[in-house]
Amino acid sequence: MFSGRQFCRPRRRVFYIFVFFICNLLFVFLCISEWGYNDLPASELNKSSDHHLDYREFISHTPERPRDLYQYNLSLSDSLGVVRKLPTTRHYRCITQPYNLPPPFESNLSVVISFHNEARSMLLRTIVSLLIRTPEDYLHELIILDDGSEDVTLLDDLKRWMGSVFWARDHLGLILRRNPRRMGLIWSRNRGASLASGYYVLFLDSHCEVNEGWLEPLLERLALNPHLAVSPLLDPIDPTTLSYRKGSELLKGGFDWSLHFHWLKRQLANHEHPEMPYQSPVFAGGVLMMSREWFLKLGSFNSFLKIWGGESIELAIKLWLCGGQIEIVPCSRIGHIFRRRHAFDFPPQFDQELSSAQETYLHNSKIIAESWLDEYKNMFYALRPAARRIPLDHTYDEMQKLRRELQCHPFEWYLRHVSSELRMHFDELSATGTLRNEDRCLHATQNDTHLILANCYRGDITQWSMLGNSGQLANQREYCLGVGFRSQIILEPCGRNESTRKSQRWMRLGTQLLHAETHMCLDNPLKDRLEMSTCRSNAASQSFQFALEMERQT
Ligand code: UD2
Ligand code: MN
Repeated sequence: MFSGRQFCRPRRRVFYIFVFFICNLLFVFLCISEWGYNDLPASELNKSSDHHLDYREFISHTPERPRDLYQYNLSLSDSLGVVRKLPTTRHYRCITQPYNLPPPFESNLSVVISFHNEARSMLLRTIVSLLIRTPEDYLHELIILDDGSEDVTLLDDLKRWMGSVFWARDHLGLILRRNPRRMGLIWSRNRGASLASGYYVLFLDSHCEVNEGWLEPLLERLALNPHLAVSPLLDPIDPTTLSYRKGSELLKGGFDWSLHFHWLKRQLANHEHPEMPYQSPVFAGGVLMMSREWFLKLGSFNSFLKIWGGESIELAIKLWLCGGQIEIVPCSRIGHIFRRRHAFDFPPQFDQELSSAQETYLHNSKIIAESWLDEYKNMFYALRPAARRIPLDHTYDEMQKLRRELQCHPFEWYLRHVSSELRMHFDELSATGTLRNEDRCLHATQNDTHLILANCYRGDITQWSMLGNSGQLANQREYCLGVGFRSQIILEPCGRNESTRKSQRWMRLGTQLLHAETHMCLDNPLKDRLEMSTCRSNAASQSFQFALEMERQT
């Protein structure tokens, strides 16, 4: 008779042979995929020739600049080489699923990259990752616009370098232009699109790395609907370590009533997989792709917007309102360096209460509000009162004409059908904006530790939101006004449960703010110090006006 041990031995041996075999297979597979990677045109990339520039030489021409000019790690970028292997961040099902692609002659692509003061190695990695990871048949042309960068020989050098490496790509159009004077990203992208001749146009920042298989999932979606515009899912690249991470599929793009971009969380519907394309109120930032004809028909990016900011929000609003749709497609991945600060200057400001970057953004937002928000622009002005003081040098006739021609919906439609988040915020508000007592406004200091009465016109003056249901009075960082021990007025994180909410509940009594729990009123008896006191009707020191009070029908 066999003992149990003896009986198991031959089985174990088979098991070891099996494991050995699998390991070998794995090893061979890894070798092949590495070899495949090196076998891409990348193997050509560092070749030099006598009259062309080699990669090292190309980046060595980077002019001396302050270390923080680019707002990312320049020496690391220079040392990474012209292309690197990126982690696979898309879902595994994206790799195995077949894509239904239209033929290249009716769906080829023009890529527009505008840059201002981008490091040579970074720009090159953007371009090369695109060239080697895009099916050749579909890539019609590359349009690169140097928006008045200080490195004046960059474009010429780039042309020489590209000539040496991509000379065999005779189908690829290459358009290189330089604005002698900086015109801004929005003007430059429009110029790029007007030069383009591909069926689709993609706008790309100049510090991106496109990942494997990025184009096919976008093409498949666009082929289904000529009025669709898509964003890939952006994977964040860390500006210090340049490490490439996975972006989340559970975020979509949105904006608030100040017209600032925000990521919004989304819920998966029943049976919805995270890698499926999903609709979004605005693009995932400024990296977007759509039919060139449709883009031009929509009037391109609004050409009145200056330099930087707001153009993709404007395009998103007009797209939705005028018969289009926006989707984010998680199977398509593009890495982008999210810098912590701007890497460039803005034109000098007129309003000393604002920084030049704030003023440019506010200028652009004002145009969006005036062009598209209809009566809801009052929400924007309530939250951004400084926008009223910004002069605009044009009228909105053009935009109204476009709205009529394309039979665009009113903004109300966007609230109803596209951005329930924006509508909810509107619906739950009973008042919003600055909170004024005589000529001073209630202001929370930057770290939310102090409440003061400050000049209403300062650029960062606190905007308050009074919520109809809970009676909470919150600032934009979600700190709420409450009353604590000995009737002290405090700022604390807005409470989510009933008991914390109770001490943060306020009611409107004419223009007075009555604290529900203590039955006392907010008061400013000494002109510069807030306190709680017995309510006195008609007391000027207890009269607080919001920039915008909603009139709700009850
Ligand atoms: C976000 C968007 C960007 C654009 C911008 C608002 C992403 C990934 N990026 O920018 O696409 O929508 O918001 O306008 O969502 N540039 C010029 N000329 C200038 C200034 C900038 O060509 O005067 C270039 C710059 O080199 C870069 C691109 O424009 O390639 C976008 O600028 P950014 O990267 O500083 O802005 P970012 O990523 O905050
Ligand atoms: Mn960027």
